[in-house]
Amino acid sequence: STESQPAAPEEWAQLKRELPEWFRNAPFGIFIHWGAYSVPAWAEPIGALGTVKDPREWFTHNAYAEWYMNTIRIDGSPAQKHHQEVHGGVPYDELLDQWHAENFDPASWAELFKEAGADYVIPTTKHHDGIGLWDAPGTNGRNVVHRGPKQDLIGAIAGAVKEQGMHLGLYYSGGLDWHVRPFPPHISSDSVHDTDRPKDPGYAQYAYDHVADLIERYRPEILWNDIEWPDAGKHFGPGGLGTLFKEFYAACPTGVVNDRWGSTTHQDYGTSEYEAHKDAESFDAWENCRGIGFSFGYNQVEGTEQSLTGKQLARQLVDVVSRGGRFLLNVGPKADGTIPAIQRQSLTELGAWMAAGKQYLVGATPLDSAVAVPTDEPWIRWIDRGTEIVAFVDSLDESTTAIDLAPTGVRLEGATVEGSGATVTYDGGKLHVQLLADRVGPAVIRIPRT
Ligand code: FUL
Repeated sequence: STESQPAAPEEWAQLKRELPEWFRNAPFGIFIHWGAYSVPAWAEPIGALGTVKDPREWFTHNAYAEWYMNTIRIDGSPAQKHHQEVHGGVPYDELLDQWHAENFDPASWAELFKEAGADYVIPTTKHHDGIGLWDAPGTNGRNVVHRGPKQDLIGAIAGAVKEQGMHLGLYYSGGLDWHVRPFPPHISSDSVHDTDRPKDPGYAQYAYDHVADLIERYRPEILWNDIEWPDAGKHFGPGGLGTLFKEFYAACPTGVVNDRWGSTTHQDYGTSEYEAHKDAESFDAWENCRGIGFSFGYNQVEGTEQSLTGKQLARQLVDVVSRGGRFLLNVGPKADGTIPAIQRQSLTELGAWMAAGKQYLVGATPLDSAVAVPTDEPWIRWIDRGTEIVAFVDSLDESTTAIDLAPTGVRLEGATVEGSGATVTYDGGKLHVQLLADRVGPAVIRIPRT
């Protein structure tokens, strides 16, 4: 199709492909949101995305710290007041110059993520504030190589991730760039997804050049675009999204792209976010993302009350995988490059469960509900591994420790427990599971088919 005309459905259909083997067997990824917004690191922890129903309320009190540049522009918002009082109301870009990343140690990040059981890692290369975390072409030095940290953060992260044998993905905000176009602040979803985002050919070319440069330099295996692709770039010819995808697959044959380029374009898998975009969970392959608390960027206002523990993270991961998805858990580093203690602890706790539990999630598929169904109290999730089925069993109520399981069509008397979280006995056509207090996450009960 011609430039500026969105490509036809048949053109997008040509890009359809099988999911690469590595991605099918990758239940767990780490997202990283790090930027000039990590300097103020401030947001109101009002709740999880999708649970605050009034958009105006969400945007004015945005729980996402990475949205700081937008929230401080909303007159009367508590963030605007905070910015005035604590940061003297400085222009946003001065936060970039105050960001030094002086304790950044990418090898120690990668080690922590690997120990938590991660298969892949996706840092933000340019969030909505438009600041490149690499020497992004056309940014006139408004990036971390020339200002603030004064180093190629994406290069450093990419190297450390690959060194640990994990796969690299890259997040890019194609939809919003608060630097290139002076729109009013967003206070509605329409404004974000439609009316107040840049769509013109100039910006489409700028975004194209960015992503092409990221592919060339870092060879990511996931392109994780956000919000939308600029409309003037939704064509197949030179400079168009179709060409970008073709070049990506040619350069990175084991690569996949997410579903945030525009619903009539192309994707390899769907993405839900906290309790939002749940439609995406009906794609054959999908991924749920969230922060450890209510924000992606580090929010110093949050404490343990808002944060998921390792045990809760293990349940979230198992829940998502039992429904056919994968889990992308976000880490929000501090401006100095250290990972906040609460986040580090939850990741380490999750790693203790993953050491034995992860192998049962790799390549798993949801279990037919005719065999067994999940429940929330006691907390039970099921997966199918072909020759065996696996029950993940926990209880949110400390006083419940004895739980019966009775899936059908399997060899109950052959059941075993992986690790030390529980004991299991077979009696009277049921399995009696006894949960043990020292468990580090859901108990893993393996039940053979024959
Ligand atoms: C959203 C963004 O607006 C958030 O800030 C975050 O990056 C999340 C993963 O995607 O749409």
